[in-house]
Amino acid sequence: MESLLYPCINACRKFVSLDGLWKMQFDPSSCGKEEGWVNGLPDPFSMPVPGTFADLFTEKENRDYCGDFWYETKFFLEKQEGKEIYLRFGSVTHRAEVYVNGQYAGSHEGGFTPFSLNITNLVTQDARNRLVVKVNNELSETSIPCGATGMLSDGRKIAKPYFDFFNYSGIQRSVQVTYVPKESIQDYDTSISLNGNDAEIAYTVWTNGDHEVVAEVFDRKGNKTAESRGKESSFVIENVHLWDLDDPYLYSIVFRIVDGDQDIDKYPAKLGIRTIQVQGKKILLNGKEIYLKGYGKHEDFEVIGRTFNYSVAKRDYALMKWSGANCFRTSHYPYAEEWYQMADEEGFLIIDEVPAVGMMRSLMNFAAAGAGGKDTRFFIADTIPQLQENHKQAIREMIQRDKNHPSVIAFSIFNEPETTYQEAYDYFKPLFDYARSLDRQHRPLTGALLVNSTPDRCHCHPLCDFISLNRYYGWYIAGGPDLPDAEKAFRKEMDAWQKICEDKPLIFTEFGADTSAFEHKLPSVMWSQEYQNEYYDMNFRVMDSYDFIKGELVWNFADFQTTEGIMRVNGNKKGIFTRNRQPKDAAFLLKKRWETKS
Ligand code: CKU
Repeated sequence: MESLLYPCINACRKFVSLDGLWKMQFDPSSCGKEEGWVNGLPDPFSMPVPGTFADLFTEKENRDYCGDFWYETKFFLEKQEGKEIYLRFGSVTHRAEVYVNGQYAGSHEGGFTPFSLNITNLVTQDARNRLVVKVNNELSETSIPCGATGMLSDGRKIAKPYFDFFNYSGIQRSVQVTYVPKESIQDYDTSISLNGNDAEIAYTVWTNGDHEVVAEVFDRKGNKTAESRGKESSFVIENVHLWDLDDPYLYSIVFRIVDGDQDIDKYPAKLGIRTIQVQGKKILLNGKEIYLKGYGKHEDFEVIGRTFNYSVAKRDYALMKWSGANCFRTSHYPYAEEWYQMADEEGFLIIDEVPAVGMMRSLMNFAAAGAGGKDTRFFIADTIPQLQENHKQAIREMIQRDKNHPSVIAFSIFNEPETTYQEAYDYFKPLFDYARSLDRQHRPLTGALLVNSTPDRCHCHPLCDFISLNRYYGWYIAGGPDLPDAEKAFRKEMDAWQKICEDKPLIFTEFGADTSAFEHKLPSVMWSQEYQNEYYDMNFRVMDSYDFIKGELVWNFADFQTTEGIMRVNGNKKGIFTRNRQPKDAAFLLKKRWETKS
């Protein structure tokens, strides 16, 4: 098993950050390997790591670069007796091939999950080592997310995403060299059951050796609360302090591999004790019903693109909490790990989504699909088995990485695929089964359903523990003066879902209207702030009439960058906040609603 554990420093483990200014070079003709770039880049420029390269350039062809590109850095490696040495990448978008001192170290497909490569035999200790990474950001119908790669008449490749966000790429998350004992902890998981005031926590620890494992739990004051021995065992915490939205209490748990009284390895983590269940029409957190309020988001900000930044994330949590929200969906890919650590600390809920977006023929096909008539089938091509393999890997890596966060309450297995044919069910059924087999906490699974996935036509909603709808009544359907008709059509659809949802909750994972922060108009017009408010008023009026609706995540938290096109004005403007995180008028409407809505 490849360990995806977040790096830490203690008496047994160590890591050294490689973040900083690296070298980079584009390789439009893919000649780098033949020309020996693995031993050093011939004509590089400098580039921050972690970093999205696109918005750092002033030249358009550089911003929109698509194809192979290479990074290089050198690092001094301190000698460490008896340790295995790994290189850990938080993510490389969308695929990477890694070389250390000119030798191949490994590769990874998928741009939003970490990978770790054992480089012990490739490095020279007490010396400088060269790290070269070949990256590729092309999209295809087997990549997750899906898209195509076009070719301009001058021979340049161009990304053609089947999705509505900019194809930001590069080494977008942190890179570390990690030192881990030869016999080490690879991973762990837990399951939680509550019994009155007590909690029983069962755990499994995976190691690559035979020595005994000890687990110890400490409360926030540092007092030992529980202890157990064994790789698979359990312990009881009496009078447990639960993790909850208004009181996100975290215990510490420390796993140790021991040899007598010697620690062979030691891995500390946070432990938030909570349960999450779907019961009938209800979503229960710690046995109490919750209503999800919040946002679909993006990792997206001026200049830094998709690079993780603590200050931006802190501001986002501050704004989300200010507005009375309690939840967001990591649309449309797993975010940097620090987002989840912060949600654990802040008391926020996350629907964690795999990058399965664009499983339709083209970006704006959802509009065409809504109008009916177009054959939207996707899951029939001979590329599907490979896509499904990559999708499976992305699910495995997301769940392996995120399963121990109390903030993660559900996994989303898709965003708006074509679902109106049996082939879609045949494609997704094994993926849902697989996801269920991986998550010991049995979190609910869901997937966001497109406008043409209506109750009578959608084959995939039966796979979901709660149904998630992306709906745009009053925007893509019957906008502006037609808003009263949008309301009627919306109610008609919801009446049909009501029959299906006798025993299943439904939430909205998207609804929203593009709005210019500079546009005011009375009476309203589409794109004005007044219209965004009227749109939400109408949508909330409908949602409040149905008792099976258990959540509303608006689209989108903030304006975000997309590919250029006639549907977008320098990006998608459905934000409740502007791209630099200031409120539009609708932010105050949401705040008023969410501060009292439960
Ligand atoms: C959003 C049916 C709606 C699809 N949804 C996907 C999301 O990524 C887009 O940004 C629509 C939109 O159009 O604003």
